[in-house]
Amino acid sequence: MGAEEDKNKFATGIEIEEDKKDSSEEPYEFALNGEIEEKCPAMFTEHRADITYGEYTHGTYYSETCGLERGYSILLPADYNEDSKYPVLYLLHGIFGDEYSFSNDSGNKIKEIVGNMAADGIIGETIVVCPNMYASSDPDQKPGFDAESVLPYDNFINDLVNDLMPYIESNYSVLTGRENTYLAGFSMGGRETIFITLQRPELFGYVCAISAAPGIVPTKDNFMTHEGQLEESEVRFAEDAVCPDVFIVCCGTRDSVVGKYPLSYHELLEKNGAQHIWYEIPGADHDNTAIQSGLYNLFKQIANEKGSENIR
Ligand code: FER
Repeated sequence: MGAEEDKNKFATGIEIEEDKKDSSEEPYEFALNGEIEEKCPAMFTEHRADITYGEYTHGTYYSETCGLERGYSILLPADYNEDSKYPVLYLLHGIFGDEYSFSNDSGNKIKEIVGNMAADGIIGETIVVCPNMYASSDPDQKPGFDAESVLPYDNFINDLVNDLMPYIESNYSVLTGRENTYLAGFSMGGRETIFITLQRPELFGYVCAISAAPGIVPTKDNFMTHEGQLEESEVRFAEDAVCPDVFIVCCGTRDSVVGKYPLSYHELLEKNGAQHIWYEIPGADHDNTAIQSGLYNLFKQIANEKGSENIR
């Protein structure tokens, strides 16, 4: 495996064989309730012949934050039309990734999960926006495992809130407000998801941080020393904050990249009284099984909180 290929693994997850399906499973039936399910059921990851799934397209917006034109991928529902308005999920990739990380990896089954859950009437048709999370004003700057190279990821909060979200809201037919604005991310994207949520909880009603990378608080792992975006005592919502209705933090039990860091975030959030849901995905590594589980449970929680009357 070449170095480039090696790096790509970080962005969207290590590839795994389709070998983890349990053939001894009872027939599965979906029930809408508030319970977390460890794995995304196969009925939502499968490609169904009778469904037309949305396709990713690519666009650009001008980022005042970076002083640059920047790219995003967007997954619109197959029947997207301007007469309807749709909720939006902002989905953040891992380190070394870009706006193509999710759209180029058909193994994550994001199109299928969103399309199947909408087709089954569990969630409303939903737009997924995949930004480029490396918010640098230097087009030649490259990510890496050192303090300076990581800074643009921490700057993404500004690009997202001040540039990308306003752009999406004025150029697509979207529902706005926290109830209709979701945030999720994997690994480095999971770390920024937690950071952004703690900083701007009023903007996102439903949040899921999957396999979040270290560095929110000071630490040293196998890759680098992290100065920390926050002090441990700051890993909380402000006293008077409007908090997300759902804030999931999850990780595979066999994550070979971020290990116990997600668990440590859970423990910090709990210690500091920040309401969230924590769960582990049995057997999952730093991989698409974890991504699928997190996104599935996020949508299930959204469905459970909103109720079917909200589905057009
Ligand atoms: C680190 C360990 C993991 C880190 C980032 C990651 C910036 C991210 C991994 C990924 O996005 O897959 O120490 O520091």
